[in-house]
Amino acid sequence: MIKTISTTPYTDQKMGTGGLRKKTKVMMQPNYFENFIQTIFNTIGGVKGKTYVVGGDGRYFNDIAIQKFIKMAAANGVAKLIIGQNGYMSTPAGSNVLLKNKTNGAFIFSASHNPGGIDNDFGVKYSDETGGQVPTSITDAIYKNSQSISEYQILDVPDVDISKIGTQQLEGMTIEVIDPIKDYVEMLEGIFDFEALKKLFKSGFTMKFDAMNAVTGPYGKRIFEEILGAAPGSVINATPKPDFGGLHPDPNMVYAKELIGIMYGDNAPDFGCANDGDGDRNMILGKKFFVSPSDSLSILTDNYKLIPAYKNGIYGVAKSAATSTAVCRTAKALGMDCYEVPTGWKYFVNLMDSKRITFCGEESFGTGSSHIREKDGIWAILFWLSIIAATGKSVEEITKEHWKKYGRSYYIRFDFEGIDKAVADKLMADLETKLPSLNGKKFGEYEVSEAAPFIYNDPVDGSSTKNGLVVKFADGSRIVYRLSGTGTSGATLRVYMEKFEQNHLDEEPLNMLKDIAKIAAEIAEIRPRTGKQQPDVIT
Ligand code: G16
Repeated sequence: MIKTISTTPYTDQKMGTGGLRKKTKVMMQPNYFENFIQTIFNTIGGVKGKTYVVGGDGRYFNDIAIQKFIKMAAANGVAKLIIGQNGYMSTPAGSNVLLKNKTNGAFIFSASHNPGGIDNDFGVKYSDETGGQVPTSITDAIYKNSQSISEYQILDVPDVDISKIGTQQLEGMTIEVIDPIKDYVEMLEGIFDFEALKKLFKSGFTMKFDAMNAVTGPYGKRIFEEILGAAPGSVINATPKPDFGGLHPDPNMVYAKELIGIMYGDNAPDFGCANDGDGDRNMILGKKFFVSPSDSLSILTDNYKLIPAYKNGIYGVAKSAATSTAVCRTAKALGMDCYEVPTGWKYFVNLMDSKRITFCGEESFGTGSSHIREKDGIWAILFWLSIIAATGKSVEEITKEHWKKYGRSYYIRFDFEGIDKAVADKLMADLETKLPSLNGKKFGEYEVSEAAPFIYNDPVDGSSTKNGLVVKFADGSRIVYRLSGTGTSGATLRVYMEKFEQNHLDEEPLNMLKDIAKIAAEIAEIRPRTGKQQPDVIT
């Protein structure tokens, strides 16, 4: 039975760089989640007769949210839902199922790399038929409509059993529960040479994949251990848990503690890697060696010919403005275009759809290609394993040879977390006002060559986006400032710093960037304005 429920709007349903992200308790308020879903349905002209992919990363409230979604979809006339078994589906797997089945969109319930649990975060990622998260014009329209919602439709029925693979009906809507890993593996088999990877593990190659108790544990077990033959136990933290076992599922040097301990300890395996909560981010490590995401993108680009799906050539590449310029140097040497976009994977989608780019990536541990329209953690790992299999070289050798060939962009990101939002907004606004006065100014040996907001004019749809403030120096060094779009409390100021070196290739990034870091703090008056003497997280 369809029920129409009267509701009042919540005024804070603005989607950020990765969908709508809130504290779980905020999402659990009466009608909060329902309002948001109905607002999306209303904004896109209704969902009657449409088909959607549904899943999540298994975090707290995922199960309840999916049941609410199923009942609302049926009440609003959706023709079919394709749901991951038990409600689990990684973000890249969801994009693949969407594209493969040409559905009208996908809903993935995840706050990505943010921690989970009743006291942590929950989120909704909504993609349209492109396979990617919707553009700003749509998120703005959703936000606007969320301010005036007055009712939503939902079925008054018991919960649906989504634990078994198969098809069932719910009041005229078809529900197909699928094994979310099967299609994803098939897709990857079409890109990489799985036989070469099996040989690599047969030869005694060792790895650890940290799934951070999040959605890609079972994907990792199936792909690395069962199919490719990595030793049992190669996948750690492999069981998805509603609170990620207390882990912060952000694959970086700070939060992937167990993996870092293993890779920097005695008897480290040959290769280390991790994914985030919903499986779209990745971190790559060698023995006592970390590959920065910006370098990783550049190295994958340089080695595209080693991968069967790309060996006949790729279109250009793209990076977010905050990501280092390494990939653009590589692209130039290979005769390819290199695009620079605002932070947010959605900005890559138009470039992929118009065949301008094949690979893209971001400093925030996201790398991917046009095989889907989201970043893809396991894809990046398989790409690295393929390079190792083809060259017989270690992660460290591959990276160092790359630096020798193209020079090295030393890169570091400082995060200042939990800043009062008004303070952070004022810091950015005042800094933007100040930028023109910095042009030509000298800070020790560093001379500012250009200081301006980053403005992106999309070559496909003509839209214009301003995101972050960039200070460039005469020697090619850069500082980028922006506020995070994925936090759920206060504001996080991110400061991205880069310095290019052609000769000194083996230094500590923090050491190489210490002067730039001082300049960055001085220009933006970080200490006096935020009271923070040090960043909270350095990656
Ligand atoms: C999301 C977007 C990414 C983006 C990141 C930025 O990642 O999908 O494209 O790089 O947010 O985060 P912030 O705004 O905090 O710097 P994810 O993995 O959280 O979905």
